[in-house]
Amino acid sequence: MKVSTFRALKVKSRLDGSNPTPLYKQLQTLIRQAIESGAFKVEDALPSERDIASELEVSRVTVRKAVQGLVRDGLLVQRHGAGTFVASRMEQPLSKLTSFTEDITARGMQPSVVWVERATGLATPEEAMALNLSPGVGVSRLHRIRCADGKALAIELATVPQEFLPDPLVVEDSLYSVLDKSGLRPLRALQRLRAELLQPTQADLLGVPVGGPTLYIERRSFLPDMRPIEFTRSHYRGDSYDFIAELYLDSRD
Ligand code: 16G
Repeated sequence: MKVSTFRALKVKSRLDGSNPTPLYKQLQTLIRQAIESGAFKVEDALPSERDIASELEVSRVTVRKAVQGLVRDGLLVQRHGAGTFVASRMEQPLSKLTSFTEDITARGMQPSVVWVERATGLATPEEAMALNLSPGVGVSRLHRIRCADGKALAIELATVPQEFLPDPLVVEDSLYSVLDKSGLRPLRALQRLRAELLQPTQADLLGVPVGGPTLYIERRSFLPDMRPIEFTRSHYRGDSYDFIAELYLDSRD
């Protein structure tokens, strides 16, 4: 990334000295937005503190404070002797019901899928329980490796009742876009997260060492009429993802 990228994004004219928010915080927000919108890409090197300061006509202290905050939040990483880079960890809000394809595209990266299996079968007791089905009802299963810019980030096993997805082969990239086209986009979901250690087959699929950390996530999604439509079990690479949740004080008490 060059200082001209800051110019293209009109960062200088968006900094407002008369705003009560300190300049370094404003700059932080603008850099954060540029990362989230994909204008600053993963592994892009930030120009030097001096170059940014002179381009934006702010002090080097302002730039340093902005950068330090983003390093603390995990959006930027500093490598000794090499500079500051856009971090490759992903931040995903836990409160938005988005698809993997949407999350990765929103970060300016290219999502892709490596299929492990796409098949129909009979619901296992666990699937039947999660999807509120009678045991033995037909389901479609999508087992795949989810990648961003070619890097494997997660292994996912999605189970959808065959009633809603009779043929799993129609899903080529995005499950949610297929469901969307049939008017079956989930409206609400429940997620359960826990830390696990990668088993040999999982580590192999993700191309990381056996026994490394993984974030296991189960998502049960529901249609507007509350019928469960999806039960997905995912293993995310522990070194690549941050799931973030925004919390509010419950004002109803
Ligand atoms: C996300 C969901 C997963 C869903 C998938 C659909 C989590 C933990 N999981 O990976 O439940 O099936 O998106 O993505 O967020 P797609 O439309 O790109 O196939």
